[in-house]
Amino acid sequence: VNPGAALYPRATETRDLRNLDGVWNFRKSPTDPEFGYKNGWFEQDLEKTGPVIPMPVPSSYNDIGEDASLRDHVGLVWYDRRFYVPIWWGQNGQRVWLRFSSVHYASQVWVNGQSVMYHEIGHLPFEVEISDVVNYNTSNLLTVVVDNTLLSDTVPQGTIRDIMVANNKVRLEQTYTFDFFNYAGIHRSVFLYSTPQTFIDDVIVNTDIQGLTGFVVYNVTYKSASNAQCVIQLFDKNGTQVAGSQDCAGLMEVGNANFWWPYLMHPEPGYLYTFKASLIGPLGELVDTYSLKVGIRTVTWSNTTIYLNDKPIYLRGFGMHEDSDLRGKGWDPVLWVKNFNLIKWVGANAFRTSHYPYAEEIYQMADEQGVMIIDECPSGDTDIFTDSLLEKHKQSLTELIRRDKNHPSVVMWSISNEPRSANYKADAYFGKVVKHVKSMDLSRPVTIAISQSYLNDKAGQHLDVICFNRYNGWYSNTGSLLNIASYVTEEATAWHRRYNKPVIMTEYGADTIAGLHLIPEYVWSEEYQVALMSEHFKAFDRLRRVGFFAGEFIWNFADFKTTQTITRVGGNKKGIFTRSRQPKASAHHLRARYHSLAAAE
Ligand code: GCB
Repeated sequence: VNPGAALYPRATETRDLRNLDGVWNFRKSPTDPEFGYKNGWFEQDLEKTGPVIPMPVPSSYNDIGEDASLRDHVGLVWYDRRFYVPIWWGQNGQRVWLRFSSVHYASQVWVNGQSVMYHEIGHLPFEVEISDVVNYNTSNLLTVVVDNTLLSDTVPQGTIRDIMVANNKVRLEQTYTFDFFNYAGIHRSVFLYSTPQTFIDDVIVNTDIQGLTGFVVYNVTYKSASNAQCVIQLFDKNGTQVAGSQDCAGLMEVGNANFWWPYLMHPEPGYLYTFKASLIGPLGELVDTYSLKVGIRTVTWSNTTIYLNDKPIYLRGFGMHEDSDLRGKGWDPVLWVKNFNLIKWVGANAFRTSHYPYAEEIYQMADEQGVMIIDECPSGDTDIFTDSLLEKHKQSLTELIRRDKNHPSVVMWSISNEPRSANYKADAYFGKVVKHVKSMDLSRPVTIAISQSYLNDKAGQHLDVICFNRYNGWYSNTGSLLNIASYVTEEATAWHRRYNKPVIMTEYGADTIAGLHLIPEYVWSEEYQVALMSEHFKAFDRLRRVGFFAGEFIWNFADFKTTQTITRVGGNKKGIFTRSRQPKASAHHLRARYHSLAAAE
C-alpha cells in the first residue's frame, strides 16, 4: 500500500526544490492497455516510439485538443519529459525525491526506464525516493502512464462497456453517476526535491487554547541511521520567536496568543505562526530543517453547536469544484486567487471541497485568509459496500488526513457525498470508516453530505454533524417555490430530532443560464435562482433561531463541466458565478445575505 505523502515540499536551508511543471510529451494508448508496455514506451523517449503531442502539466488533457476522442478517451495515456538532477545534490549526499501532487486516476511512474511507483486515487499526492535511479552526469527520463478508467471498486466508481464502432473496432465507453466531468491527467504540480540523509519525515501539530493562552502540541518524526536532536521554534508574523523547545514531541505555550479566526469574524483573520523544526547532529551541526504555518485554534462541538475557539460558528459558504475552462481540473493559481477574492467579496467564510480533496495550495490560501473548509474525501456516490471498496475508502482517508492534518482551515472531515445510506450495510460500513478517521484525528468533527431520507438513513448515528443535500423547487416540485421554506425547516428539524446533532444544509440550488431573464420567475432563469434562494433563507433564519442549525452551503460556487446529458446545458449551471467567474444576479443576492450575517456575528 502506498502511503501517499505527508509534508508539502519546500526549499529550506537544507533542502532544494525544483518544479517539473511545463509542456511534456503525450500520447494516447490504443485500446489494448498492454500496447505501450509491450512496445517499451517507458524505456525510451516517447518521441522515438511514435508521434507525440505537447501536453501542459499541470492540466487535464481532455479539453486541450479539438478532438472528441481525446476528450472522451477511456484508458491509458502516456506522458514523458527529461530532467536534470543538480550534480551538487549528489556531491552533498542529498536524497532525491520525486513527488506528484496528484494524477487522475491511477498512474505508474518510471525514471530512466525503472518503475519507481504506482498510485491509485486521484486528488492525493504520492512520492518516492529516486536517489538510486537518477544520473547526475546526464539527463533523466521521466515517464508516466495514467489510467482514467473507473470501475466498481475505484474511488469514485464507474462502469465501462465496449461499443462496436465502424470496422469492427471496439471503443470503450465510461459511465458514472457523479455529476462532474471525469477529467484526467497530471492535475497538479510535479516536484523534484532533495533532503539530507537524515531528514524530517512528518510533523503533526495540534493546538488548544485556554483564556488568552495558546498551546501547540506537536510531534516531529525523522528518518535516519543516526540520532539527531530536535530544535523547535515558533515565530509570530513579525518573525519574533514566541516559544521554543528541544524535544521532538511536546507542548509549547504561547501567552497572549493570536488565535486563528475565520474571515469577517475578527479584524485579523487567518493569523498564522511559523513552526520551524530543525534536526541537530552530534557536532551541533544543522542536519535538516522544515517550516510550516500553523494556526492556533480549537474546533469543538455539542449536540447543537459547532464552536471555533469556544465561540459558536455559523458556516456560510459553497460547495465548489476544481474546474475551469481549458484546464479542467488542472491546478491554476490564477483561478484560485480569483476564487478566493470572490469568496471574500460574497462574504462567505467556508466551502466544502466537494467531492474530493483539492490542491494543497488551496488549503494554504484558506489558512492565510481565514476560510474554513469541510474537507471531503473522494468517495463518490458509494452504492456498494464491499470490503475492497471499504479498504480503498479508508486508504483515501489515511492519505487525506496525512496530507491535511495541520491546516487550521480544515474544520471538518466529510467522509462521503450522497452514499446509499439507507442500505442496511451502510451502518457497519460507515461505522468502520468513522472509527478509522477517529484513530487518526480526534480534533475535528466527522460528517457525510447525506441525500437519503432521515427516515431510513443508517449512517448518521456514526457522525458528529449531520449534513444534508436537498433540491426543493428543483428536482422535487420543479418550478414551485411555495413549500420550500417549510420543507427545509421540517427536514432540518427532523434530522436533528433523529440524531440530536448539529445540522448543516450542504447543498441546495437551481440551474441558471446567465442572462436568461423571465418573470414571473421560471426555471433556468436568474429570477428563479434568486427567488429559490430567498425561500431557503427564510428557512435558515427560522432554524437559526431554534438553535441546532450550523450552516448553509449553496450549490454551487460556479458553473462546471459534467458528462453529456439532456439535463445539463453545457454543464451544471447551478453556479452563482459563471464558469468564467462573472456574477449572476444570485451572487449579488447571496452577497447581501452573507455580509449581513457576518455583521450580526
Ligand atoms: C447533488 C450532488 C452534486 C450535483 C448536484 C446537482 O446532489 O452532490 O454533485 O452536482 O446534486 O446539481 O444535481
